Amino acid sequence: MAKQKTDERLSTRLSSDTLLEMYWKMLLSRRVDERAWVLHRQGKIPFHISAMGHEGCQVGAAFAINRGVDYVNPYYRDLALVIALGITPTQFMISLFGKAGEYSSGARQMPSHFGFKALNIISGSAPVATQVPQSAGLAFAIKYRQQMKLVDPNDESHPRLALTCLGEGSTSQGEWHEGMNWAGVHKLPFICMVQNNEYAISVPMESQMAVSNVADRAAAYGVKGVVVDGNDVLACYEVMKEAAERAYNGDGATLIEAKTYRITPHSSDDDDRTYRSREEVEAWKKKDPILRFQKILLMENVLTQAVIDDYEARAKAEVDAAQVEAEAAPYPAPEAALGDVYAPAE
Ligand SMILES: Cc1ncc(C[n+]2csc(CCOP(=O)(O)OP(=O)(O)O)c2C)c(N)n1
Ligand SMILES: [Mg+2]
Repeated sequence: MAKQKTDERLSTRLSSDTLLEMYWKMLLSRRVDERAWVLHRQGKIPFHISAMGHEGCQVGAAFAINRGVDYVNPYYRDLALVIALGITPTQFMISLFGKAGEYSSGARQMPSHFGFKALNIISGSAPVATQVPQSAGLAFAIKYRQQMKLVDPNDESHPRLALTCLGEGSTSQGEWHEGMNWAGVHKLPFICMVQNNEYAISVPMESQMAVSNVADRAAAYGVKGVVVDGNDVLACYEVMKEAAERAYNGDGATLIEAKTYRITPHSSDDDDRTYRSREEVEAWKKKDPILRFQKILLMENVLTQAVIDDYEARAKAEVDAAQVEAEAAPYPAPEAALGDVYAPAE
């Protein structure tokens, strides 16, 4: 049976510096995200897909693993996750504008199909859930290398787990089941975080599955299943940390279901007024993960109004600078489309 976790600040083991860094990453992601919507409505960029509302589970997840070293196979909604891993606003803006030097695919892919070799963020393709067996395969490779004594399992300079994310709707895809089964059979150092925002574009969760928790399916794969409040960054950090320890200690895979909500339409091309009420969206905006975290940090004197104002000014300056740089950057030369994506051919 999946276990419900609640927000308990004191149960985490985080320093003020770390808490502030988490807050900063959530805020920075939100401000970049908001700017992307403006740029889309101004006709400057062709497409955007948002992480707004999901920042709690994404940043909580990022901070619980060995950031930049452990493998991460993200999905298109993981802007806050990749920003927490080290993607900069400028890098993201370059991809929104499809400019030369774009980090994921040389501007060939749609934006938000994140990949960044230096941070061990593995690029995926557009069919949803295909990243799950790929990520389980990476976890298998980690375990195999450790068993063959090619890598010391305690060496933190190597990936020691693979984390992947997807939405609840995408768990209807066969690839998800195949990946989860593989992770269970081989007891892999693997974490799958399902970000359950109740909709797959316009399709509500009830039309997608006959169970109320995706994580209840964990038992069928022989992995640990956990349900967590996805708008509570600290609760998400805590369950992710436990899952990471499980992976590092050779105790197998975890399926985490983070219950959350996207407060924007599915993408810049979606009109969510056709399938959900304004009242529902407004009610979820009151549970905004950033405001909720801000309130806790103010209460605990980790954050002050002066720091909030300073962070806001810094975030605006970073986003402004990123936009200026991306707008001024050149497009890739047309013939670059014929070249290789990741490395020159031998
Ligand atoms: C195999 C496949 N089918 C359909 C699509 C089109 N598509 C892209 S995102 C999406 C919705 C996925 O919803 P969910 O998994 O709940 O994630 P969310 O966008 O809500 O975070 C669909 C149907 C796709 N990319 N791949
Ligand atoms: Mg969804």
